[in-house]
Amino acid sequence: MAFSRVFVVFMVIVTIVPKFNSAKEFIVGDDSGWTINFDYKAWAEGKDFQVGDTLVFNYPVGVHNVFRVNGTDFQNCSKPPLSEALRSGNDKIVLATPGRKWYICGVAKHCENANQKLFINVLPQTQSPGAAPAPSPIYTKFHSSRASKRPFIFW
Ligand SMILES: *[C@@H]1O[C@H](CO)[C@@H](O)[C@H](O)[C@H]1NC(C)=O
Ligand SMILES: *[C@@H]1O[C@H](CO)[C@@H](O)[C@H](O)[C@H]1NC(C)=O
Ligand SMILES: [Cu+2]
Repeated sequence: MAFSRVFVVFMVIVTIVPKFNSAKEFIVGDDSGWTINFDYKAWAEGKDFQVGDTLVFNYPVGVHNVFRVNGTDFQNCSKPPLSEALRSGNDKIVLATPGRKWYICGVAKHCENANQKLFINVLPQTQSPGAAPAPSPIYTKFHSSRASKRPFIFW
């Protein structure tokens, strides 16, 4: 009896906790990084971008850069002034607001001719398929017991 109760609580937690994951870091293009002739549309598909997550653009310095643009400039590959470019080769962008975000490379014709452009849709932090609207009491207990580094005690 005691065991099955523990098991049920465990399963509930396993089910709930991933929905309150802390912020995730997305390496754009994974091992390919930010480059030409990569399908960033396919890369972004099915990924769950949420407010608080971070995009990381990795590329050799000078070879590419990153501009945040709007939807029109994304379509046209219109580049903002170079002073607005990110160009460290390891650019981290925290997704601070929900909504659609567009990024292009402004070097040469990488955007126009080599598809170096990324579009994502950022969801509000708590929104995920089937997520509860707010942390449940079980989560709160779980969290505080972990924070105080005590073993897992639920009741
Ligand atoms: C997109 O940004 C450009 C400037 O970079 C601006 O001229 C244009 O009006 C913007 N378009 C929209 C739809 O906001
Ligand atoms: C963007 O492309 C559209 C056609 O797709 C064109 O009408 C518009 O003038 C272009 N805007 C810029 C700023 O190049
Ligand atoms: Cu480029």
